[in-house]
Amino acid sequence: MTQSGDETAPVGATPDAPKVVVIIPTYNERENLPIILDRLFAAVPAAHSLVVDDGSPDGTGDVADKIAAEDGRVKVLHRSEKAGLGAAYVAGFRWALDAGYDLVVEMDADGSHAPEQLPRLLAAIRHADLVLGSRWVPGGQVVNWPKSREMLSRGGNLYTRLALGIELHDATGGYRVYRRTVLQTIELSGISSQGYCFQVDLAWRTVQAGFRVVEVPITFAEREIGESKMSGNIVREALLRVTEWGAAHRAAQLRSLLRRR
Ligand SMILES: Nc1nc2c(ncn2[C@@H]2O[C@H](COP(=O)(O)OP(=O)(O)OP(=O)(O)O)[C@@H](O)[C@H]2O)c(=O)[nH]1
Ligand SMILES: [Mg+2]
Repeated sequence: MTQSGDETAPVGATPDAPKVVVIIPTYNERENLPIILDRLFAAVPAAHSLVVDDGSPDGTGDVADKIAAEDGRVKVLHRSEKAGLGAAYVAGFRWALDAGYDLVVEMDADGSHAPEQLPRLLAAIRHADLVLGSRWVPGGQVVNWPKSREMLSRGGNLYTRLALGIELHDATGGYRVYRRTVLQTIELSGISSQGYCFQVDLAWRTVQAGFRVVEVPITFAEREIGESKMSGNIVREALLRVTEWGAAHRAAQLRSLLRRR
């Protein structure tokens, strides 16, 4: 495992401290974006941010450009049409790797992922390759979530744990910190998953590549402004793919067991 920067210094405190970029995918988040960026820079002033906007009809891309014109820490990637969270993140990861960042953060624009908790996630990456902000470990929680969403998330994570045989409690969550080595190692071009499935896909690839994954409790708050992009299709995609990966994994385990015999 390689790591650049001073392990003990807070992010950005010294010239050789790890360079951090927070990728924020947006689709119709014009009201939320300025709020989340303000909160982010109040919490971690040395961080940079990449907004990945999929041509939001509400003009989020223009709002992002205006902020970027005034604050050199903010960059914007404009994509022509809504192609899903997964594709937006893959484009953002490629950009971040090219730009030489050491640590790459995933954060929603809608305030569900509190920037104030980012320093704790960044502290944990000193001893890990991927840090998951986790709702379902002791100390983690959700605020203002309908019971139905909570059941879906808990159930989805339990199913993921059983199907893939991994120890992670919140593999569907989207508040994370990756070391650049992880994103360089896992095959980004092979990723076609979209919603929650994308998050499981990346966590699963990271575990399989032998990297160290650590969960840190977070408080996840339901969005207050704007509309959710969550859909039945996103849930179906996750269920189907996790089942396929689990079956392939078990088949591979069985084959290697039989070979050994
Ligand atoms: N660029 C891009 N961003 C997206 C897309 N779909 C969702 N997002 C963003 O991804 C983040 C998560 O999406 P949400 O709609 O909040 O999904 P969710 O958190 O599962 O749903 P809620 O809990 O209801 O908010 C938000 O910042 C969205 O604006 C997309 O197709 N393209
Ligand atoms: Mg959300």
